[in-house]
Amino acid sequence: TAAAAATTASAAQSGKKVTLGFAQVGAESGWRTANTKSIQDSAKEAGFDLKFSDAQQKQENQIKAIRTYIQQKVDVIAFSPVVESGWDTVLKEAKDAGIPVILTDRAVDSKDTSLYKTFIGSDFVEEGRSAGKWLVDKYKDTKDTVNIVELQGTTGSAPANDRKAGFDEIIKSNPNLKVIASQTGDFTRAKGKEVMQAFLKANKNINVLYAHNDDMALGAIQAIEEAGLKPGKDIVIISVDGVKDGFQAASEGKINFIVECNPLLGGQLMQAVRDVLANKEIPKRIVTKEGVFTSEDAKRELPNRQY
Ligand code: GZL
Repeated sequence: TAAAAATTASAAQSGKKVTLGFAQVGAESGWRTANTKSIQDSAKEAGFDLKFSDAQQKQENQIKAIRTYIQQKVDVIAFSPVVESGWDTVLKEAKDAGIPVILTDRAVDSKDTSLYKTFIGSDFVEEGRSAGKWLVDKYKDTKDTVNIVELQGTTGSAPANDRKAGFDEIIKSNPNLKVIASQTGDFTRAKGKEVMQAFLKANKNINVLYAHNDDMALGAIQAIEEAGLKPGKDIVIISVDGVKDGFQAASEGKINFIVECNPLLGGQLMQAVRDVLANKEIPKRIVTKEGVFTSEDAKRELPNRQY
């Protein structure tokens, strides 16, 4: 676009490439791997100099990385906040240093929205509602109690808070749908398997698993099979993300419903960087587009999945 050319031209004039400092959450899931690749590929395509850090899912590491970018006087800082709270101090430091900040993927709960230019990411509450709606529809004629266990994402993270909120909001319309256990699996396969093993030990009759991401669902599937049960049949499984391994399990009928969460935010982020540097007005909220898929849909869609 003209703005893109103008920004890159002005950077070229000053002989300086646009420098973007990105503080990533970690490498905890297939979704995160795809998200990182999208950011790195898009930065290269945009001709930006990308400084990238992996916080191993620790907030103090993300804060350290942001402080380093401030010292390095990068043009723009972007990050995916591992949890919602505790960002105001470091975001004020970036603002005082005159460095614009863009949020991607996850939100912060800062009251002062002048601390960031925009938030590019999914509507996690809507993702939770989609999961709930499919379940309410599936059990609309059931008179029996339906026992649900829930593998939550990282404690305190926007996706964990909001996917739970959206799901709970919808399933309360049917009192037979009962969440009998809900615990964090920290978005990883290992933890998802461990917590599902504990759920299976403590609860004799589990009908449904709602997992906040595919990686935890895939770990739980291992635990369910090791317990001699059939995932997708003895225990109905709903998951969120839609990474290739999730689609593979869904196409085999081991996951019954997948709510997509699009990790490919790199292009939108680079455009927002250009617009911010060109002092263009940009929306405070940019919502990413995504769909929902049954096992049948997954079988058809699997060949088209990019990540
Ligand atoms: C959602 C993202 C979540 C994914 C998980 O946008 O923050 O973090 O759902 C990832 O797979 O770990």
